[in-house]
This record gives sequence, structure tokens and C-alpha cells, in this order.
Amino acid sequence: MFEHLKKTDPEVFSCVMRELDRQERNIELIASENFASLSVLEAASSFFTNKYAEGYPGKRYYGGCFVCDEIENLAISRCREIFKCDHVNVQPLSGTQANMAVFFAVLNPGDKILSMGLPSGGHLSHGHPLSFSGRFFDVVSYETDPETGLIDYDEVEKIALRHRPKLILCGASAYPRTIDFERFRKIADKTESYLMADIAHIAGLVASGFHPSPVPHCDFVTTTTHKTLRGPRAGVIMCRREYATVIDRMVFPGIQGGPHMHIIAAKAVAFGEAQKPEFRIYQERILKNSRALAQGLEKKGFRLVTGGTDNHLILADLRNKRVTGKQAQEMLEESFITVNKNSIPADPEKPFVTSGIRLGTPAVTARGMGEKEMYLIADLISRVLSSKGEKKTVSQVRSEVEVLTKKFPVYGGIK
Ligand code: DSN
Repeated sequence: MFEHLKKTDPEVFSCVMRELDRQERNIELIASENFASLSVLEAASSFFTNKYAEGYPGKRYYGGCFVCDEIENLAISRCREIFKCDHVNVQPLSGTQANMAVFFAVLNPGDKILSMGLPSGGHLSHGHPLSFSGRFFDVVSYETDPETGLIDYDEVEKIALRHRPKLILCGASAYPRTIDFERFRKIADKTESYLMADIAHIAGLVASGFHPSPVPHCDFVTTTTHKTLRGPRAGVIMCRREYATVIDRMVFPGIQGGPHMHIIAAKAVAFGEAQKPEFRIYQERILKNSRALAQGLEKKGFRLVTGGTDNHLILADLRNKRVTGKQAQEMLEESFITVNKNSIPADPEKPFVTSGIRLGTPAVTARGMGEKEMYLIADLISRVLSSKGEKKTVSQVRSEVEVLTKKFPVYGGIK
């Protein structure tokens, strides 16, 4: 593989191979990451890279688009079958672009949005002041309960009634529990707001029926395709039929130019994989592993926000371990375990430091690890953090990580 790159650009080839080595060697616990299949990777690096296809199937602004039409229609129809939605736009380049397209399609600058705050597990593109979403719109946030870490739906309703937002956004990037989309719909009906769900993290669970679907309740659903869904790095918008035209017009020509047809081809592959029975088994294993990792950590004295998990991710509050999220991330990285620091509800630390780490099981599950390995990983994490990253422990854990990851190769040693 990569024999041409090796010859023509050894510098880039070396980076590509060292990144592969890192992914094979480390225990990957970043909840938003995954390992796409080789078929997804092949489609993503295919000849569609060369093609401009501005417009939509059957109505393009360039010649030579008949195969592009076929692949985009295939991605659309597979996605519609999986999520049972009226309309799908598969052109967003990322989750943030998908969110931007929905906001710009139905809101005017200055309109009010109600969304989960970043410290509670919301996302930058849901209204953070430094993101376009916070700059163009008037954002009101709801936070999770500081004690339980759970969404307080009565409180969300009170805030919504007080502010009467034009759009309510549910969905999060660090919320370990099931989201009650039906309850959000009831709130949105009381305030006559649009309801939008961003299911980037849980899309794979929704696709396989392990998390209730927002589709029957929401006007708009956005997602990325590379997290639990295990596809290429990109976004998708689903919406009710009546919004199809405004959404499509806002994606192109509103905020994007030519769609990345190679990535749309890879989305079609990923959606095809998500329709197979093995995908459901994979999602079930993600959940079992997440519960096992949570139990393993609790046994080692870790406090988990919300007391556990219903999905693929865990949020650990490290205050009783006397390390910050930043320190923990760095010590674990030294030990070949990749996590990300994460704010916890009512976090006393700044967002760049934080008091927590977020851990997820999609990637370790994709390489075949099971519950036994999750208990082992909890033990490795505990040893590194208890030793405060002491050199001898880190070196011992590194060797144990290497033994473990060699037993579960990601891409079967391709070179
Ligand atoms: N940055 C992603 C995450 O890690 O959750 C969300 O887009």
C-alpha cells in the first residue's frame, strides 16, 4: 500500500506510516474517534477526489457528473433507509457545517437558540461565543444538574418558556446518558420552536436501535459520519420533507461549493456497512464495553459523572484523584493511552485544564477488544494516574499497552 507515495514523497509517506503505527500501538479512547474500514478508506481516497459536482443529482453545474449522481443517490437512499427520515443531504463537509446550514436555513441573525452549554457537554457549534453560532445568534444555554450531571428537563422547559427561542437544539458531545427527544419535542411545541438534534456521537447507536431516534420528534437532525457510525470524516443533515428545499439551498450554494464526492462515496460505503447485521452486534459491544470500562473505573475509585453510562462514553471526574484533566491526558498519552481532557458540570477549572477526562469505547471495540480488556484498561489508567505519571509506572504500562494492542491489530498489519 502507498507504494507511489513512498517513492514520490517520502516525507509525507513517513508521516502517514507513523500515524498508522501510533493508531495501532495506542489504546484509543477518544469517544468521538473510530477506525473506519479499509473499504471506507479506499472509497475516501478514490478517483472521485478529482471531480467537481456542484449542485445535486440530476441538476449539476458541471458536465461529467452521471456517476457522481449515482453515488450521491446511493448514499442518500441508504441513509434514509437507516434513519427512516424524509429527506437527507449528504454534502456537509463536517458536523459543524451541517449545523451551520440548519441555522442559516431557518434563522435570521440575532434569532434566539436554546442549547446545552459547553461545560455540560454541549458543542462549540451549538452557540459558543467563539464559534459562528455564538457570533450570529442570541444563545441561551441550559446546563446539566451540577449534582447529578443529568439534563433537568423541567429546568430546560422553564428556560424555554422564559426566552421563547426560535430553535431548541438537543444533542451533546460529552453526555453519557440517553437523551429524551420526545420530552424536548413537548417543550418545543409549548414555545413553538424548531427542534433540532445533533446526534454526532450517538448516530451508530440510533442507527441500530440502541438509542431512541430523534427523527420522529425533530424538524432537523444533524450528525457526523465518523464517530459511532464509523464512516469517513464528514457530516449529514436529515430533515422533514417541508424543509428539504431550504436545507439543500443553504448547503449549496449557501455555505459550501463543490461537494467532496470521494467522501460521499465513503459515506455510501459506511451506510451500507451500517445496514448489515454485524453493525448491530458491533454497537451492542460498544455499549457492553462502555459499561465494563465504567465499572472497572468505579472499582478503582473513579467518580463518574451521572454515576455511569447509557451510551458509548464515560465522563470521569478526577478531583478525588488530585489530577486535572490536562495532567491526566498528558500522563496517559505518555503511557500510550489516548483520551481527552473534558469539563465536568460546574467545573472549577478553565476549559483548557478541566477536572475530567472523557473516555469512549467505539475505537477499542472496532479492533475487537471486549469486556475483559476494558477491566484491564481501567487498571492501566488507574495505575498511571495514581502514580501521578511516575516514570517507572509509565514505562511498565507502555509495555503492557503494546502487548495488548498487538493482540488486536486494527488494519491487520498493512504496510
Ligand atoms: N470534537 C468532537 C468531539 O470530540 O466530541 C465533536 O465534534
